Amino acid sequence: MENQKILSLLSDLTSLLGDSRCLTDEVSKHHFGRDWTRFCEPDPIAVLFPESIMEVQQIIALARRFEVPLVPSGGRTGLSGGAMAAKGELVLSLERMDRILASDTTSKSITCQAGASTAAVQEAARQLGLMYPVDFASSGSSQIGGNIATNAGGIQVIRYGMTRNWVSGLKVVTGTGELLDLNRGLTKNNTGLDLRHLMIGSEGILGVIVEATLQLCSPPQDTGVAVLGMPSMTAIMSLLERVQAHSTLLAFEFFSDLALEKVTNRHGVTRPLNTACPFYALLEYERPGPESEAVLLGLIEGAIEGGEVVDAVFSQNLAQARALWRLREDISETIAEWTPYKNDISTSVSGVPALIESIEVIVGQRYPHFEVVWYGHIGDGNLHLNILKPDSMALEEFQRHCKIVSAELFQVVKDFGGSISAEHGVGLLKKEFLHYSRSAEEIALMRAIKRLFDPDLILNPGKVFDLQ
Ligand code: 2HG
Ligand code: ZN
Repeated sequence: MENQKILSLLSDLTSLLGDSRCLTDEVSKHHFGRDWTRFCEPDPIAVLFPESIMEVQQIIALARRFEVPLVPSGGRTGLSGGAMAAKGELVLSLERMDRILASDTTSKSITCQAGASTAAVQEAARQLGLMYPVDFASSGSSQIGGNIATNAGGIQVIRYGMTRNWVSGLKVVTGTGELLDLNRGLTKNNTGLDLRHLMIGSEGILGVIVEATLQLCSPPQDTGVAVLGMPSMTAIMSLLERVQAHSTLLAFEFFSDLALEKVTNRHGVTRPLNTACPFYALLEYERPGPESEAVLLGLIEGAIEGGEVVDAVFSQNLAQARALWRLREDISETIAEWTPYKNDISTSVSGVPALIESIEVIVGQRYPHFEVVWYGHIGDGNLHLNILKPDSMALEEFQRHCKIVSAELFQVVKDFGGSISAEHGVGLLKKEFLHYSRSAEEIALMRAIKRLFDPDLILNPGKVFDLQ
């Protein structure tokens, strides 16, 4: 865009928001112009901080008039580049719209602005004696609007499902500046197409989420955490079925020995078990009474005797439970220094062992010299496969190599009817591979829907799919 036009746009934005809410300094643009991905450099025109729905609408009106794209921005903890502003966009940060607006203990719901952090909503629910059950390591920084825009998953999906399950109302400003008030917190509402669900997971390409009503539930009475040393990933899956027959699981995660090694080295903590194992399973389970735990302990003891489990440690108190969780939750941040090539794939839970077998062949052949770190929410069929960049290799060369392997990997995922992005979304990083998970007809419909909600194509252009 030519300079004169940019100056005139910035002058209108500053009149609307004031200097302090329209930032153009390099530090702010760099900070707010990117998410946790590190594959390209941010380059926005300015970072905007609206404080009301009306201001969001006014910003959208200006963006349309000046034909400048907008990148809606939450806590920027995403891993697919969905919140990257690298092409002269305006970053529309929801950070100043972070209030909890209302709570309703009869309907078990909370209404908040989109910029409220996930942790703030969890805490507000706790104050009511209730629980907002979507949870993940980045809950302190991630925001509800971003969680909804990416249909965030996390560590308790096996028990509570994804963000989608908990959104009963949404206010969204579309690309034409119209405010949609979707579903209004209703439990039952069968009046045609549910546009709320179109917005959930839309990665900011259809509208800017400004408010949400979230359902809450009762927290489990008591829970325990265990880490089990496992001989293989397939052993983890057969254990899952047996454990689920006796216990209600809140989480069933796994990580490889290399993941554990990276975390224990970084944080100077000791390993949870004396014997190093190829993989570890982390279970969080409801503990309604001592008898239920005794059944689980008996089952694990039997599995140790049978060689299906190598060793196990059970938390004795909350501090130990937290320490065990950190072994899993700290992985992503710990390995970030190796600029990993991230894969976030899924299949049906029953399909996991066969999928893993096929992927291990590809990984063994194609990445023999790279460090490969496995972890994820194996209990719901979601595997995070991270390939670490060798220090000696240039980033471009590493990415070129991994992209070639991705095509092969995603073909296998497709053959299993799985997904190339189970929870991180498509954003910029996965868009060239979208066709491995969605048909040409589906993508054509998505493009048409995009044009309906955002005819001037100003909302997060270039994310999820290209328009031609
Ligand atoms: C997790 O499960 C997050 O820890 C991040 O989804 C996954 O870093 C990753 O690949
Ligand atoms: Zn995850």
